[in-house]
Amino acid sequence: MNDKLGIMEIIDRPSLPLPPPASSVQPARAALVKRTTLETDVTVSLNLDGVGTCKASTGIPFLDHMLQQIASHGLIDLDVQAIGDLAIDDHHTNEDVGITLGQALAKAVGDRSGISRFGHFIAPLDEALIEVVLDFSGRPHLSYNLEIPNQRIGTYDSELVREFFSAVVNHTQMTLHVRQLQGGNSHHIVEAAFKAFARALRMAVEVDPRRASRIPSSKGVL
Ligand SMILES: [Mn+2]
Repeated sequence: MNDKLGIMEIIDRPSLPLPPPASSVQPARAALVKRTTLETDVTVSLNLDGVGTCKASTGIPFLDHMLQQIASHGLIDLDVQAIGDLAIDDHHTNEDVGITLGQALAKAVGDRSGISRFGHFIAPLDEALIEVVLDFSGRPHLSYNLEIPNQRIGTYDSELVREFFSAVVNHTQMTLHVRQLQGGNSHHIVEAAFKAFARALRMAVEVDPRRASRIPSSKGVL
């Protein structure tokens, strides 16, 4: 039309060949990990491209409730079965569920090709406001500043929240920042942290169609 303005060139630009849709190049992003020690017996099965179904039976009711947050808000199909030495306390079972979940996440993302890699979310739960930022960096790092006023949430020792995230971080090999912006109620603070973690996780493992099957690092390796 108006060649002086260059409009024709833009409109008539030949279309570039499109990369194949991500779904056709990605294998199933699912994993099953079974981990047995003298203290616990944990099985985690997950599908990153799920709809958020959850079966969690760890013997620790509050931890089951938190695993349900990860599944539901992360849109991950998750099955966690654990038998642990709860007669001592919840520590070993809580940590080993975190370890096994971390191993399953690492297995499901494989060499981490095609994923968005970074994720972040700020989740409210009434007065509580928790920010989570994470990176599937291949390096474990946890920064954590939750100040949970009560020692107990139900029967759950609130010290175990940090232990759980630490185990996940070390075995997923991810960088994780969990920051409390606001909060007063212990249940709200922890649940908002898990909701924010779930949404950030979902963002990070989402397939980036522009990335195709390439590894999201300038180093070429994660
Ligand atoms: Mn709750």
